[in-house]
Amino acid sequence: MIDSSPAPARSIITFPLPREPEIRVVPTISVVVPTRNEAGNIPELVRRLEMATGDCSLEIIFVDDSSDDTPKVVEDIALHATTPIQLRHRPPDDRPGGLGGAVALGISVAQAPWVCVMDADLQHPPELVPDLFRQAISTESDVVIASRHADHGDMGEFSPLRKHVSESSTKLAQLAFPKALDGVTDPMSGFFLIRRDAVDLTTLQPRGFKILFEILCRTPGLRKSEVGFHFGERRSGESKASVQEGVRYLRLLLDLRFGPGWLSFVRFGLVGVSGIFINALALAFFTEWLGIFYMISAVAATQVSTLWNFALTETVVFDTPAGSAGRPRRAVLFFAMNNVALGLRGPMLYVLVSTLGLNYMIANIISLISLMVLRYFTADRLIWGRTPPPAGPSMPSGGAPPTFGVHPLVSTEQVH
Ligand SMILES: Nc1nc2c(ncn2[C@@H]2O[C@H](COP(=O)(O)OP(=O)(O)OP(=O)(O)O)[C@@H](O)[C@H]2O)c(=O)[nH]1
Ligand SMILES: [Mg+2]
Repeated sequence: MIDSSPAPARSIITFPLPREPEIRVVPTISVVVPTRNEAGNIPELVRRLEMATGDCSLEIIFVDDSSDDTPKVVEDIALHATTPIQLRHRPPDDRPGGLGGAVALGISVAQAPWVCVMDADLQHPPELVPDLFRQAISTESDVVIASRHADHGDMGEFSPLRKHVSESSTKLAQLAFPKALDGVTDPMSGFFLIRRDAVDLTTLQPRGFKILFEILCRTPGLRKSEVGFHFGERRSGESKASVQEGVRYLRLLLDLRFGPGWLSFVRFGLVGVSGIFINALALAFFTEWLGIFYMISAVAATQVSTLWNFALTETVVFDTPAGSAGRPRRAVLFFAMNNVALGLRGPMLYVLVSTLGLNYMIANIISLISLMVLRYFTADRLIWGRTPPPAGPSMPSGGAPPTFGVHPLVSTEQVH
């Protein structure tokens, strides 16, 4: 067998394929199988794949994050299999992206023009691989999804709770991305066939189980179709699905929808809410206790809450340089921004109180909230200077395959 892929990333152990055939045949389909402790499933998986795809030339790529003897089992099988088998074992301290990162790595080293991604535990029937391929050719699709929700598909023995979670995450994804997921009934599927050149790996920041969902969202213009299938039972070993994967999915969805800054925005909003409270207290103090006219009190209250907000924004909202570098400059800009905002809030406050008759405390809160988004973008872009760094996988020197990890997010424009 041949390993003609580029040199591996420094941290990835590549086992050379054991046999060297005379003629190098480019396979038609590279089957990428992410594995974590699946030793008991590998022989049956390879046997059934070989049986099912007899007349189609195949290679199988295991991208392994196991702590059991899965790599050893793969090596042994590779000695006897008629199909070329690659094993990419990732060491414990370098497994960026979890399952999704493993799949992306597998696609990046695939030699065939078509890549089929499937689980190792035989819940995805290997017998379906030729059907996916036929469907891709006959419908001229870039990606064919093996769907549990399409005609002839079902979720098998999922517990009611898991069914519910799976269906809710699918609905949420479809609501958030109606265009990208148009016609897709199962964007959460881990079983799909994709034209290798249709996916631009540099746009991905894989994270956990939902790599297909990310590919669909980040790849405009993909031609998609589906084939229904019965989701089988895990043959051996343990499930790696977890609540943590659910949380990872939600973060991925939010990142894809709102871009990288959504978490900072939420934090900024929470700090802002605490600042509104401080502002209201200060406003009441200046107006009620000191008897100052409320428009003047609002100016003084803004300085108090700005100081409060600056201290919190600096420490919990944005990444700030080590030490206090640049802090005076940021403080000046932050005060300037809030006072300019006050210039906008002032007339608003006056109109709300004297024309609409609102209580000045309520009017103050409305004016603060209405400028929150504007203040966030000014703080984010101009004061703390959080411009998104370039996207794309890191490419180690020497032409090694990319490692997929937590990269700066691409801009939302790339999500359709
Ligand atoms: N390389 C790699 N593979 C993983 C990782 N987590 C899971 N896998 C593999 O991804 C596939 C799907 O994982 P499963 O545990 O079967 O997840 P699931 O099918 O959603 O859950 P079950 O229905 O309970 O089996 C299997 O082949 C796993 O071995 C990981 O962190 N790294
Ligand atoms: Mg499984």
